Amino acid sequence: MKLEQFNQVSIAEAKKQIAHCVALHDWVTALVAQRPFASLEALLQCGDNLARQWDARSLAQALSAHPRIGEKAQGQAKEAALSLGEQSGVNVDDHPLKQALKAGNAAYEQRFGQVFLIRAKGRSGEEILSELQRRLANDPQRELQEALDQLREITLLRLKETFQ
Ligand code: 2AL
Repeated sequence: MKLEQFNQVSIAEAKKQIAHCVALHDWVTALVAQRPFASLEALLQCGDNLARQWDARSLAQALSAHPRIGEKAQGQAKEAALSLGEQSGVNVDDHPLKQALKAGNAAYEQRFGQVFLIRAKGRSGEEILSELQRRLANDPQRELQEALDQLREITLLRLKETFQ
């Protein structure tokens, strides 16, 4: 979609155009309410500012739309396709890597009580595994911050790609 179109369509249509970026209605609604945007940079900046207000509840809610690293996405077709593309670094025929990610995901969920989230796009499977192992040693407060930062990165990447 073009930014000029996004600026002009109805509220409902504008929300539909960016709903796949993150499963947080408040963020989608607030961003649409800030239209019109003079440039893509202004839109991304606004999306980033709004995402910096997220907290533990936002993360829990948004995670419902993110499959585990190495697992196929359920749910909305568009989000499932996006996740698959983002996780191309782990869609490789590497059994030991997949086993290690599976074990790491389980250890992470045991420790932090939710799915491990990372901006997978641009990262190899090995990088993701090493980040997973590093973050397992975080204290819960630090880890919440890192996971929120990753959610913001994924969301902003999706937003940028929507208008390119
Ligand atoms: C994902 C996903 O679906 N896309 C991405 O970058 N990371 N999932 C995850 N558990 O980190």
